[in-house]
Amino acid sequence: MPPPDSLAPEVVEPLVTGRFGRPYLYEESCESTQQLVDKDLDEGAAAVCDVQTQGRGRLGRGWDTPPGTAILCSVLLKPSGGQLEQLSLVAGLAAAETVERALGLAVQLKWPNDVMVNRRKVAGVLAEAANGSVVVGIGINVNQSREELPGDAKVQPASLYTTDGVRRERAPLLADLFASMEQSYARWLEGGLDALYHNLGARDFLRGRRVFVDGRAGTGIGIDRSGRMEVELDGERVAVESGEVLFER
Ligand code: BT5
Repeated sequence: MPPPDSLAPEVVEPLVTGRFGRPYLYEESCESTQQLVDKDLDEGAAAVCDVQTQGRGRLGRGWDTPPGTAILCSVLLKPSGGQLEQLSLVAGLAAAETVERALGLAVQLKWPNDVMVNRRKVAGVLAEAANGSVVVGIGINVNQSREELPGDAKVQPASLYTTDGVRRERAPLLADLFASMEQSYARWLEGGLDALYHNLGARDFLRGRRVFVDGRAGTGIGIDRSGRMEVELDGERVAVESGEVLFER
């Protein structure tokens, strides 16, 4: 019998309803699930582990979670076209919807990739493209206690547990994430970001907030139709294509 709250294949595979999460590659420990995904596999192949020894964030940063507390997964996408940089938002939206269903609370997306609850980050997305494939990594903080979350993060971290005091089994959440990603991705393939625009706009964390871009202060206007972050800096409308938009805590 697997231990409770296991992400072993015999626990997760029966919960997988669609194409995403098949095949399901699981290791107890790995450097990063981003490296576990073999690009020759079919679209939807997913790699999951319980602990990463070199978990990766964006821009060379790290992603740290104690063993067995979080969802750490990477999914292989093979889009035939489209603006690949939008996939981080597509996956972020899917993760936000999964977290929203679990918590029953409003969840927001901080452009380009942070899933936010009560102004704290509960999940992050890292999309890496190579040769037409995109490996989308998602980390969701599930059962960490406050002390188990990073103390030095620029965006204050949270877990589902620190948000509502409920410890959760991760397998059903992971299966929900696969289904949610499959659905968002299918809509994006068909209709581009426009097809998800309403859902994105409704969760746009930076809209109307005081923000900082490259040391300049301004106001977040919103995610635009191509997935850039529009901000107003000193009366000037600027579309940020990549990188970071900081906000006032
Ligand atoms: C992200 O980067 O938010 C992307 C995180 C992606 C993680 C997944 S896990 C599965 C897959 N395999 C990987 O190796 N990665 C992906 P970024 O926006 O750069 O945020 C990183 C920053 O968040 C760090 O510099 C820390 O300050 C902070 N951080 C680290 N661990 C965190 C955590 N568990 N929760 C919240 N913040 C964290």
